[in-house]
Amino acid sequence: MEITLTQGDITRQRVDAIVNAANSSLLGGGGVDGAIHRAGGPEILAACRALRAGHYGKGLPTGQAVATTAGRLPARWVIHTVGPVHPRPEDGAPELARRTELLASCYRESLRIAAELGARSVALPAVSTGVYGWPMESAARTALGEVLELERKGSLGEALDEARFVLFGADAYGVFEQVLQELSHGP
Ligand code: AR6
Repeated sequence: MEITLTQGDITRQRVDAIVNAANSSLLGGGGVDGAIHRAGGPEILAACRALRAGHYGKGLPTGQAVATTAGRLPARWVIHTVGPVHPRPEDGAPELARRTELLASCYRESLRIAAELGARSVALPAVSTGVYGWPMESAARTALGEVLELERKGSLGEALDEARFVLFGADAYGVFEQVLQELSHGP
């Protein structure tokens, strides 16, 4: 599997699955979530409502992921995941560690589901770095660290060819590029 980075709008990516930085209600919001529902049309929201009426009556827990149709998007599936809100300094180090693990879990679960569905290419946003306030560099370390680790352990089998991080803006792209370089080849 290749880990690639691109700058742009995730709704324009021609991939098998697009990951959405959703919230636990699964009923839409701003940021990537709003863009995905706008571009994908009402079919995605209808599928999310069906999930809420069924297995996810209490909402999708943080760190987990679930797939729906991609509606009109140029992809087959949207995989909704719920990132953690970045903790406040006064929440302390153990809470930061707990939420960092939840952020890693978003990527692990999203890619596990993508592989299970038979997706070969997946586009991923920088989960939690918008409304949920996670600093970009820390988010990049967790996101890229987790995906590199999954690849190294062979956890995703042969299923996926490409995990494409889609960064919104040059700053986010630059941070991911530097962290990827560092994690794959050393500083
Ligand atoms: N394509 C790629 N990345 C994008 C796009 C796009 N079209 N639009 C924004 N980003 P956010 P969160 C970037 O706030 O922090 C929603 O209301 C953005 O610049 O979308 O996980 C949900 O419903 C940022 O770097 O997600 C939840 O309530 C990153 O995507 C809440 O926000 C994530 O920002 C989730 O917050």
